[in-house]
Amino acid sequence: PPFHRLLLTGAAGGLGKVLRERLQPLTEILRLSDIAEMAPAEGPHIEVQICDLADKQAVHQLVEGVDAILHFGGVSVERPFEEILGPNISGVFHIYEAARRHGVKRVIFASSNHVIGFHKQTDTIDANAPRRPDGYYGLSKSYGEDMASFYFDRYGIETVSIRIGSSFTEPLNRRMMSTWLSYDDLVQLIERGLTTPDVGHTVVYGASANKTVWWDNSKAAHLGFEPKDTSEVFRDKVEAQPPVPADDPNALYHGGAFTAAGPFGDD
Ligand code: NAI
Ligand code: 15L
Repeated sequence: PPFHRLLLTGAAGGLGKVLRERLQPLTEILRLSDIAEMAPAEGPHIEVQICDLADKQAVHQLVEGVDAILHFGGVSVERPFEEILGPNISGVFHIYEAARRHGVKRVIFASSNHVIGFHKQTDTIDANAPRRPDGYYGLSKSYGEDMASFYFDRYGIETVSIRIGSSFTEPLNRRMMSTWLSYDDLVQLIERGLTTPDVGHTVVYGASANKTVWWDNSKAAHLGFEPKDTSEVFRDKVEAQPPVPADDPNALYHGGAFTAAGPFGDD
């Protein structure tokens, strides 16, 4: 395998469970971490370490001895700012600072389409489009991308930030016909992100070869990402759902319903 030891954060999550299986061919040892319990290691090629990303010392221990980090841990939906702060904002700082201290040179950051969620679905954007975060969650991913950019410019630690669309077994609604990213295409993107030389800080949109996509990956052409799957095979099933009104956020914005979440109250 190309790597000796890879670290995956968020390993107990939806994508983490998929990646636990799918990353093994890339690495002799896969270190899995989450704040939540995970299945125990099934052999010496798996390491399981519980860690709260908000705990700096714990993250520093976690990162010791790894060749690259796949940072998928944190709050993955819109929540009050105070719930996002520790896992996502302090968490991403701890990951990069630990990478610097331990000489890790490559990070794959699970960013999100919610960094650009307030762009209109009538507009196609590339990686240089202004960010339009659609909530505290999207803001935390935008901050993570800035952290990646800073740690490259200052310390030469390279990152591929994947602005993941909707990565599930299949698209769950009409919006996801555009944003869906199959697990196979996600794995290809991670593999390209880990092995392409000289990525600096590259931002790439994570979507499959869907019929309608709002994202132009020409700025990440050096990754050679060629999605193989398409949401088209699920069209009949998705279109059996009731139609979405034209003024519904799910029909207006890249970020869909996330653009209409909150407010969360005044306390
Ligand atoms: P998920 O919510 O299923 O998994 C996230 C994991 O992070 C959970 O297992 C959770 O326990 C862990 N976590 C939360 N707070 C933590 C903390 N303080 N310390 C350590 N671990 C903590 O989300 P999913 O769908 O697996 O997504 C994985 C990553 O990809 C997330 O960063 C998410 O923001 C990102 N992403 C996922 C998309 C998708 O379509 N699945 C779309 C865009 C981004
Ligand atoms: C995300 O960032 C979330 O983590 C995921 O649960 C989905 O909601 C996805 O975006 C999406 O936009 O569909």
